[in-house]
Amino acid sequence: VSDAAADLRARRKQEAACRAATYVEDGMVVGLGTGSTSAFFIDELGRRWREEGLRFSGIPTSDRSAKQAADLGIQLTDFAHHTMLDLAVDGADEVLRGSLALIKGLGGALLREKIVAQAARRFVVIVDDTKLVDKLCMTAPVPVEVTPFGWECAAERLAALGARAPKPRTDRAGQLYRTDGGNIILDCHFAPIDDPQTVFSEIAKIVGVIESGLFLTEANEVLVATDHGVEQLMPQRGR
Ligand code: A5P
Repeated sequence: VSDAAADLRARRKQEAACRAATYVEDGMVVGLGTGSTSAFFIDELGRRWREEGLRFSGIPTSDRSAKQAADLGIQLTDFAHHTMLDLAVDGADEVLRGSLALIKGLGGALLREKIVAQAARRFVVIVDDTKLVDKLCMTAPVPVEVTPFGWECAAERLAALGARAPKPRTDRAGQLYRTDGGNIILDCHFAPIDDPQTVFSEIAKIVGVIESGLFLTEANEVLVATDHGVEQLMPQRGR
């Protein structure tokens, strides 16, 4: 990807993020996503906190996002104080046109992201238009978080479902990647998925699987930044 294309993508992510930040109101409990798009969202909330005196509480989906928000002075809270959020905003790796089913978790935070998304009255996804796909798994694998014990068995079962030789994710230095919860991630490259619900259910049946990055029904709205500005997509269910 050229520098110019990367800059354009970053600008788009920021546009979607800034639009979502206008949804935050005083007194809300807000889920703070993880990843480069969510980082723009948190930055913009930091700006509104500082410059506009906006006051809300954030529940972060990762240690990274917690640190970013705390550094900006945003007040954080947790599920011990709130089991229901007014709003959660997060990025995605793929968004399926129509149903708005998602793949999430290339940033590794999928478990906390799904807990936060499901606890939110409204879950808004922010993406640039390169994330829209006609079938899931066209451009991104499905990340599956598993317990370190016996991951080899889970990997075999995922391979039997069609994932190409799933291996534990490693970082740039080649070290085993650990999630904030201390688990490992198997990135599952399936052929483009015709029936996400079946794949989701079959993955969930495997012992040792904690959660998959298939978010099939969580999104209430997707804000997608395009050439022509930010478009708001709502899910068409039952497709
Ligand atoms: C983090 O675990 C992910 O679910 C991210 O939301 C997703 O990977 C999108 O990341 P970017 O906003 O960096 O593209």
